[in-house]
Amino acid sequence: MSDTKNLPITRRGLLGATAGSAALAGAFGGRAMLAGGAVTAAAVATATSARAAAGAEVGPGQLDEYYGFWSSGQAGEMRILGVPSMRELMRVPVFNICSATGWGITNESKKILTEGLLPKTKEYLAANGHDFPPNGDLHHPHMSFTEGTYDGRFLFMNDKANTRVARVRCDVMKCDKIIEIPNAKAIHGLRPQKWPRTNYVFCNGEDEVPMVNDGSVLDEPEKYVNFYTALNADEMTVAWQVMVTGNLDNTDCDYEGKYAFSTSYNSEMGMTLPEMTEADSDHVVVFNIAEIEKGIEAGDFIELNGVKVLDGRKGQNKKYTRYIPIPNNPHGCNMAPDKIHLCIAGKLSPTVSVIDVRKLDAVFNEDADPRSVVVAEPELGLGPLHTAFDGKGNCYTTLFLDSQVVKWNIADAIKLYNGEDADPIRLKKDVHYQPGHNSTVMGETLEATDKYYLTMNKFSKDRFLNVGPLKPENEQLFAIDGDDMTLIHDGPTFAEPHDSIIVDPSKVNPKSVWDRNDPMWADARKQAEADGVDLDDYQDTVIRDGNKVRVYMSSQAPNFSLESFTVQQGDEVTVYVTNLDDIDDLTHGFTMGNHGVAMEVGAQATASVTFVAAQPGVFWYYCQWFCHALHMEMRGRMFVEPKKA
Ligand code: CUK
Ligand code: CUA
Ligand code: CA
Repeated sequence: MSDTKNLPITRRGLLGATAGSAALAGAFGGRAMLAGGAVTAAAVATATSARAAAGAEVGPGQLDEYYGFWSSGQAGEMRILGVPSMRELMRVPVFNICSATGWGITNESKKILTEGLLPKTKEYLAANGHDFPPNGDLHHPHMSFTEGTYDGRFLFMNDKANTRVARVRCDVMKCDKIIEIPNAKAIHGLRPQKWPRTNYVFCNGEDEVPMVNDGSVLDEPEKYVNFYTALNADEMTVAWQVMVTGNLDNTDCDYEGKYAFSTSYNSEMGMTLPEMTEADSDHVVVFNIAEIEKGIEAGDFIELNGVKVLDGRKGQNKKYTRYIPIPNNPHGCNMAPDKIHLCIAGKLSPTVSVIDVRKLDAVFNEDADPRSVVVAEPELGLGPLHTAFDGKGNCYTTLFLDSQVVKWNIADAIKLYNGEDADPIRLKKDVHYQPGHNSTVMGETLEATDKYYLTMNKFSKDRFLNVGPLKPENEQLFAIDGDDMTLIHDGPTFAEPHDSIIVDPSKVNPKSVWDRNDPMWADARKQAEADGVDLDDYQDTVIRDGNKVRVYMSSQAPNFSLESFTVQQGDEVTVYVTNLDDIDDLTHGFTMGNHGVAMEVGAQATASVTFVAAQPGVFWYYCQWFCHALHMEMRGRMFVEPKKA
């Protein structure tokens, strides 16, 4: 309740104190910390019993209530967690290279990683010895929607580092498409359209660049522009782009399919920190989807690198965009499940600006004052970054600087804004430390719940055993209990999950075994047909085609169908492995010794890898997924004959 809103002793006060801290620790729930930073046994016991009391215990062998889909930031992969246990269930490589699954090594994954790159990018990657970017910065994973809720088809995610967007198929939990976005730079905020379904994926370009970035314009920021991108989600192609004023940070869209929104922390178009924080206010750009579609239809666009680009810059007075002034340097952009309220987190301002999206029509059609859409702006604490929803009219906003989460009520915030006597703040909880994103179960859908609250903290500081100068981030899960909430999990995580969604398992239904006709290995199937090899049957065929050699083998635990094959020094060798086992959880692998070659071959899957057999000699290959009591014996030899003089 509101009496908890100003805790008498702050977390920082406690950290700053050296004596007497232990005595005060009890006031901080599960976080009983001694002056030296050690967590007491009592605190551990408290968290454990809190978990039991909250009915959130997941015993050995028990399944979690919910799926969590996690980003991993600089690690470039997507992660799947179980909620509430917070057990990491799977890692799905996307923008990274994965030593276990061979993502970035197999032909199938390399195709996905390269086919969507712009020709120019391929050129400068090649100059640096890469076929595709070896890194990625994945911030925002979001599932496809049908009528305002998840439909379990795809997950979409951004790569800020290399301006890419990827799609993961939820039926197999593998990435199937990656595209680089032309014109824009540094895709950051990303959201799928919620209504009527995800036809578009909205993507923000964070960094401003010259419209034609070919070196003819360099340090002339006044000539820079920024691009908002809508992808065709089914095709994974760019549908259109809108040129805007100011950079773009986070994005979201409404539940009617009418508007999309982006926060801009740099309306100044500044290049340095002082320049970017100079103005008193920045803005939210509102995109009018129907008008944009009409503009395309009417031919009101320029074509830039094959993309239809509309001009939605400030002062154009076209119906594509409107700019709503927001206190300086906003960040999070979250649409509430009441279908009405959009919450813009202030970051440098201690406020969240609440926009009533029903009022946007008047701004577009009658030129109403853009600020007239703001219906509340509660002061919540220092450093508001992101907001999650409980489906009951309440919001949870992370306070980065205060290291707290604040729970507040939208209706009361509106009353307060209208001069009525109301206190929107319901609760403040310390989190450890400096939270960024947060999530509730199904929180960004019409089925938002008040079950669990997750906070993704940027610093762990003293929470765990010291592992050196690079510390893990820390994630905390709370069970929501009316107007209170109880910490039930506190655990480290590797660099650096930004965002996550928590999804009801009724929405997701992955296969246990691959479909033999999966498009993932369509190229391999085509090649096999041309070579007269039946990929669905036992295979032990070696085809020579000039200096290219294609080796087809199947695997059935604990055997490869080929115990050896022979090639010549300098041959380009492609090995196709088909796993004919069709049992749940029977994955084989193929690792070729000393060639940097490894890949996962799931039940009923085909995977292939190409390498040059540059050195003569005997090279062992082996199954790299423990599949059988005789797994160690599942191996074979490649004989490389010396080049004939
Ligand atoms: S951003 Cu990371 S904490 Cu990339 Cu969603 Cu706000
Ligand atoms: Cu097959 Cu291990
Ligand atoms: Ca600014």
